[in-house]
Amino acid sequence: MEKWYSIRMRASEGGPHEKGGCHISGAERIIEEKELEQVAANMINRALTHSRGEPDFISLKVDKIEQEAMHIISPVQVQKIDNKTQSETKEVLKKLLAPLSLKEEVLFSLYDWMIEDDQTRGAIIVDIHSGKRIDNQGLSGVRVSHFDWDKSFRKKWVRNKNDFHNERRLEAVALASKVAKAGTICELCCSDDPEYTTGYVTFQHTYVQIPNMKKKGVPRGGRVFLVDASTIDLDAYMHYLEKTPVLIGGSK
Ligand code: WAQ
Ligand code: MG
Repeated sequence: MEKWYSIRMRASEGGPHEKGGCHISGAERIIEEKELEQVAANMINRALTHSRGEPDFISLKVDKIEQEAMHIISPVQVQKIDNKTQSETKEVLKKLLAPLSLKEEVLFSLYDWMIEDDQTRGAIIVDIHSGKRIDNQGLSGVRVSHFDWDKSFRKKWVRNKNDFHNERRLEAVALASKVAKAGTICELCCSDDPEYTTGYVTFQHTYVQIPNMKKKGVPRGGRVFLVDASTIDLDAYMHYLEKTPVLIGGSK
């Protein structure tokens, strides 16, 4: 029987995040014991070579996961839409998300917030009806944690998807799958990496890549999870996102 570990890295400049340091890089994996050393080294390398700057704080955490605690879920479907310039992004989002009961002014203000956010370390949770933030997590936001692909499932999954051989994208699909499974109606995401301008939205169990989510060269970005505040159990929802170990695909 395999022994699973959660491994998490976060790096910042100007001290730790909680002491006001500026976020540089973060990563999450669930791996077997024999991979721990290699993955730890890769994560430290990733922190030290990030385009957002040079960290002076790196935290690496490793926790063993009890086999019975592991949840296995399916990945979301993936799609890509055309979006030629950033000036059209809002309208593209509006059309795409028309099936949801989301007011235009709420969508647009969340979009404006997301592409300019340079403070929140995780995601914000917003009620889809009122457009108000409901998580009370301040600048730390909600960090989705304890998720990864099952390695052999991932190998098969990427086989017929030419566009999905990049680590960042695969990590985003895994995170989005856990977020969708938690009961999120819609996730909006824009990277905070200055060179990475493709973002995504996930709704109705589909991850839709959106080129030109923001302008190139901007070191800001964020994530928004839209939920129905009248039906969701917020504590259970956040607990699942932060703590429940989830593998995408595969079997126990
Ligand atoms: N949990 C919650 N929020 C997070 C997490 C997390 N584990 N990691 C990052 N965030 C928030 C945080 O506010 C960041 O500023 C923001 O999301 C963006 O994070 O298919 O790279 O890691 O090509 O920069 C999308 C890929 C990549 C699209 C997204 O996000 C595609 C990306 P980043
Ligand atoms: Mg980033």
